[in-house]
Amino acid sequence: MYPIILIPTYNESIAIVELLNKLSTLHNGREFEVLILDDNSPDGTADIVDKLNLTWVRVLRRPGKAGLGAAYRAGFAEVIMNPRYTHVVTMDADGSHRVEDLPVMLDAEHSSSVSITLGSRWVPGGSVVNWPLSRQILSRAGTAYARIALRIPLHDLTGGFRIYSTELLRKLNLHQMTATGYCFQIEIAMASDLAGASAREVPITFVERVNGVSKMSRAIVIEALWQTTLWGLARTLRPSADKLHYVKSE
Ligand SMILES: Nc1nc2c(ncn2[C@@H]2O[C@H](COP(=O)(O)OP(=O)(O)O)[C@@H](O)[C@H]2O)c(=O)[nH]1
Ligand SMILES: [Mg+2]
Repeated sequence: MYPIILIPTYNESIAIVELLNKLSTLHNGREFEVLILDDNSPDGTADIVDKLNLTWVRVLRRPGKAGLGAAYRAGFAEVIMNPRYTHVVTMDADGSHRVEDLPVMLDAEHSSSVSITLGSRWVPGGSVVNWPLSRQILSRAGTAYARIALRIPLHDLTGGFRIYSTELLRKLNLHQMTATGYCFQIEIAMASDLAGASAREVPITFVERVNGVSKMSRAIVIEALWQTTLWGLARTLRPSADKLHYVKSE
């Protein structure tokens, strides 16, 4: 029994090879598998990964670019019923989430087997390297807004470096989640909170990518703002309906 790491990719042919090289070193001392969630990247990311021929890495090939939220939902559905996996790790392909930070996150203690560990840039010890000021402000403001609107006492709600216990993911109505873009991170953090998950934040160093380009867009920011406002209203006006929506009944 061991974790599986899900890595969403869209045109990450150079970065993913570097990341898998670093994960190979970690794999010498720890057992885990990797599932790449590729949206038919035109640069051939999926084929490049397959050619590496690593026994512990496979690719979920999706038909086309459908957003980060959709890729994660498909990835979770693929792995959570497999009894081999104790935890599901999510990390970006572009090197922004450092393999060095992963062991500390994997070893975080939890009071319950229904748990979420968040890699956080915005707690003491956390940091960002080479990230433009505009992105830092967007990330901090996005987290602050979600924290207040949804009343979730965590400090990095938009980051994608996380570990969910499989037991937590099995409790969630993943098909009820609607966020397509990066605000999926906020939606699943909220659902985890509603499911009563034990949450831990581990400080991470987020390093701006050196290969490839960001897929962040204005549409993604607008979706996040709009969705967070709607979720905030729903939590205030219909708190119990909200739990029924996101968490399976026992
Ligand atoms: N499968 C899939 N992956 C995506 C999509 N959009 C972004 N990604 C991946 O999600 C991760 C984070 O995206 P990135 O562009 O680095 O966002 P940024 O770090 O916020 O600028 C990267 O590994 C991307 O390749 C998408 O629509 N589908
Ligand atoms: Mg990135």
